[in-house]
Amino acid sequence: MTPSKRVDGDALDALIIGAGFSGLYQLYLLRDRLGLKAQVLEAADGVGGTWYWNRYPGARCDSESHSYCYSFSKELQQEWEWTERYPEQPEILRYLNHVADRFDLRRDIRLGTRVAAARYDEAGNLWHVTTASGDHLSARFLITAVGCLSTANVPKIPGLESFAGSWYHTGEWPHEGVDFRGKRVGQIGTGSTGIQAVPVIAATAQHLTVFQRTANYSVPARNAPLDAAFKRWVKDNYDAIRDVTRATTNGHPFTISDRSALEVTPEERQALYEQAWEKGGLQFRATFRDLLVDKAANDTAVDFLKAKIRAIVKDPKTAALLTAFDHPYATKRPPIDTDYFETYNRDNVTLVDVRTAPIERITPGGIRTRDAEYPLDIIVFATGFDAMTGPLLRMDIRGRGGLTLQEAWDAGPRTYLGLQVAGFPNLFTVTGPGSPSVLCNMPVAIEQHAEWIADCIAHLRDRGLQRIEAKPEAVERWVAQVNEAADATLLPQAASSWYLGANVPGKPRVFMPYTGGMAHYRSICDGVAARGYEGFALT
Ligand code: N01
Repeated sequence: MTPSKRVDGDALDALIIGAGFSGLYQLYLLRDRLGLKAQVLEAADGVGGTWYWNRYPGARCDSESHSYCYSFSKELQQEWEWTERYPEQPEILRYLNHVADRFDLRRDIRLGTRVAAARYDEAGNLWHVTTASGDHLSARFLITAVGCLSTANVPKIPGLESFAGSWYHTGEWPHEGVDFRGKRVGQIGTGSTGIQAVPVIAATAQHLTVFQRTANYSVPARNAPLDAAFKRWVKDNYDAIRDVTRATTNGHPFTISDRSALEVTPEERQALYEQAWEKGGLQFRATFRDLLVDKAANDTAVDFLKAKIRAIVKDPKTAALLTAFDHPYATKRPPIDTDYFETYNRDNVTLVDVRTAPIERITPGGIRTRDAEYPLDIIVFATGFDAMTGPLLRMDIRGRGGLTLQEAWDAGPRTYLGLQVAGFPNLFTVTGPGSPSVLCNMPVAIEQHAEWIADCIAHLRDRGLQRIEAKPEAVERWVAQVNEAADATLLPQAASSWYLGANVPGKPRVFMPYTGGMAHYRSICDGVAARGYEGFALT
């Protein structure tokens, strides 16, 4: 073992892992609001997290720009100008770089520094962190701000190493981009990422072959440049917009209808779906209140979407494959798109069903399924992530008595509020499993967690306390609540969903995010804090 170098002689108050939306704000709160000595360690060579890595063609946020940003600074809100309804990756990355500069965060961010291990030293009540290059740092509090979708999942398909062309995972896209001109491209995966990438790749590739395992729903995003009147309206109404995002289930700037899909006439229902389709975006699933809890209600959305796709896609066989859904609408994260289904009408695009004829291997010349071989120059893996637990478990995190996080989560993640793990004192997990996180517009979930953590640390400091740790019985109760909340919805019915860990072979099947809604979750967390951090041991 290489002896580790101690970089800072003195322990810090807090170490934060990750410089994306979460880590930047957490640093600001701890350093600038609480006056703590805090530092961020970031594996990438720049800030931005998800938006640093995900540079694939068509990468854009599915949340609307005026809600996909921080709310903590009114000045920042007024200064920053979004250009499109849904911000594109480079624009979000510019925004996060602006935030890092505007709040002078960079001086406490160490880039190019991947955390390899973290060990809790009980006697000293310190976290000792080792980086991949062997540096060593210590801190009282360790806060993971590593994102939920930051560990690329490249399926282990035999023969990949023999492929003579180039291959890329969307979440680790080359900064210089990829030139698809004159190339035969194969894309595996039709999740939110794949659905964004297909139309853009098809626009320049010689031929694009899309390998679909599970048919996916999508609704038009209706992206467009923002006009001056809308930008003005947003700036004049930010307080009201934030009130809505904090009061709704998903943290988006729209409310979910209180109508049932089953209590209106078929004509009214059709008209309401048509309106929602024309409006576009994630708001489609808010057309009726019961789409995610009542299968019969959900079926009405499925029928509507199937009819729309069949009307767009000219080849009936392709349309049939694209509508062969195996799960209720929005029980996997619903994508939104720009001309996704329309792209299958192009002569240079082919859809291949790898559900009935699975991929058998990658050959030097392309992809071989059970039925055929597809010659390719480039393979794009839009195959998602080892979600939520992946980014945490790839670090060797050890708590009290050397207990590894891997051991503690052997049967799936177990947290209290998604914020702490029993046996891991003073470790906080921003948007950890068991919190609404990925079911919510992320900046809303992130701000709530970062603020709760900062308030908690201030509470400890003000009372001369050194340590906070989730009690095992509180974890037990919370895990039961997370399961109950999931079972009250249709979400667990999507058998191959990454919410369940089902996309990664061997991963425990546990429904990871909390489905009880962001607003309700916020009130639970506030209540816990108000009752003196109920369920936590403070010493
Ligand atoms: O990943 P996914 P994603 N053989 O896991 C297929 C967020 N996001 O990167 O469904 C063949 O959803 C897999 O098939 P199946 C958002 O939260 C946000 O698209 O498992 N196919 C599926 O089609 C989203 O949900 C935004 O049968 C294989 C696809 O690959 C999350 O990121 C934009 C396969 C993976 O879909 C993840 O989305 C994009 C195999 N061996 C994403 N392995 C914005 O808001 C996997 N697949 C900007």
